[in-house]
Amino acid sequence: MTDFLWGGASAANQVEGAYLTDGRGLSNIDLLPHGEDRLAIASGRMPYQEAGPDAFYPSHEAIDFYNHYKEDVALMAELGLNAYRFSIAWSRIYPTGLENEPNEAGLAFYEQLIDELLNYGIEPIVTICHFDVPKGLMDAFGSWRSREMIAQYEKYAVTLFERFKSKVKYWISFNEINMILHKPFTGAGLTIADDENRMQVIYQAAHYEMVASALITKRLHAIDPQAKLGAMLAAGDYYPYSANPEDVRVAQRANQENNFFLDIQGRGEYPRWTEHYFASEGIVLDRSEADFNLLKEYTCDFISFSYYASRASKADTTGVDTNTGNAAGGVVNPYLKRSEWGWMIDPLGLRIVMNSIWDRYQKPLMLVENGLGAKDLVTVDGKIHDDYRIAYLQEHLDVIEETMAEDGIPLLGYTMWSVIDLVSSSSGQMSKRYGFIYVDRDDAGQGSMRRLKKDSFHWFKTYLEEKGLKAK
Ligand code: BGP
Repeated sequence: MTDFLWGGASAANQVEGAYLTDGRGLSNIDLLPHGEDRLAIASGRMPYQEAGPDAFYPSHEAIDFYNHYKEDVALMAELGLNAYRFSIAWSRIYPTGLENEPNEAGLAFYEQLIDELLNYGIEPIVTICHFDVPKGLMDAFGSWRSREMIAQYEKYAVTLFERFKSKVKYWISFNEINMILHKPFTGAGLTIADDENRMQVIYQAAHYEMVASALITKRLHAIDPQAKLGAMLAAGDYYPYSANPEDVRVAQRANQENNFFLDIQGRGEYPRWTEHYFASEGIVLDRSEADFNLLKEYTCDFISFSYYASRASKADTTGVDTNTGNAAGGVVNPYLKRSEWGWMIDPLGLRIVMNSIWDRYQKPLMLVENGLGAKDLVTVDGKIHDDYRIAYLQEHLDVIEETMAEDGIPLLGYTMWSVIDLVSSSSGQMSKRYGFIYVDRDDAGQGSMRRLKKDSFHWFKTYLEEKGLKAK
């Protein structure tokens, strides 16, 4: 059990800040402002603007991890973690994406971070692309609309593999690859005009991403045979709202759409339903024989996933609350509690989804995001009593234990979202806090950036000690 990876997670664009430091170029998320346009741009329905002085872009400074990483890694070590999942900012390595040579300052930053982690016995789990596309590639190719992106991504990933081989064992190709269905700009840097066939653009981009993922799996295995490449899905089963077959069918359909990505990345084949669906929607994809061979031969080594909650589907949504707060859609499940942001809370759903994924793919699993976004209050003596977060995590950890022990499902690790407070992906808020570690910064970008340990920090440290799971 001590080989189990106990960690925290984050993403470059949500923690690093320093968005133009040491040669870094602009990326898609740098163009997402805080405020009312954020969702429209994120969903690819509104063109992004050049980052201007009138709007506030929370990722530009984020929590300044770029300059605080030593302090933050020391806190992770104090917490007792033996793993940290983070992402690399593509535009730190290739500022526009198009350069022939990588930016040494960017590589050096991640090398220092990785070495710092390894010194503490903390295993780095690296997401190659977490909602991250250099703006240069969006301008040149319309991002993942173009097959050209496969070669650009391969160049970037191989640069990382060559530099960090033997130091990084676990790589994840695309964070929540299925986010492209819901927020194609966030997920893949896509903006889609109203008169375009939206799903054509999305499925084409998804195809190129999955081919790119298979290709880098091949490259990784050749460069570092010990290393593993994981797919990553925003997971959570769609439950039928009722036993009415109409509801069961829409839930089944939603699950099929969600499983589309793992079917290809985990089993190497397009699911059959896509044939009729693509034809009926006028979707014609550029897919070659070579693509199909690559997808078949280089399926992922493990399946990583985020789990916040299950979803529910209903055929007739008249009069039903559809405001789930989450990009995955569906309707409000009346049996579940909800977070302050309206997200469902369903610990048992974690056992259900782990079984669903395992039954379908039989690949080792890794839970790389799970946590509660909530408002935290700092007391006058600098304490944060986040018992709601402790309750959420405890319930989910209990379910994981049961699922592993009673269902025999192999789970490689658990990295809680997020080890430290960071900018919310969907809302751009700091006040939607997830961390064990509090960061003094508010929604308007004010604050000292001081780090404070929440009650959940002390609780999780004790949890790991009691379980004998402390970093080796
Ligand atoms: C996932 C993303 C993360 C993270 C998390 C919480 O979709 O992979 O980047 O942000 O959700 O979501 P939010 O920040 O919107 O509350």
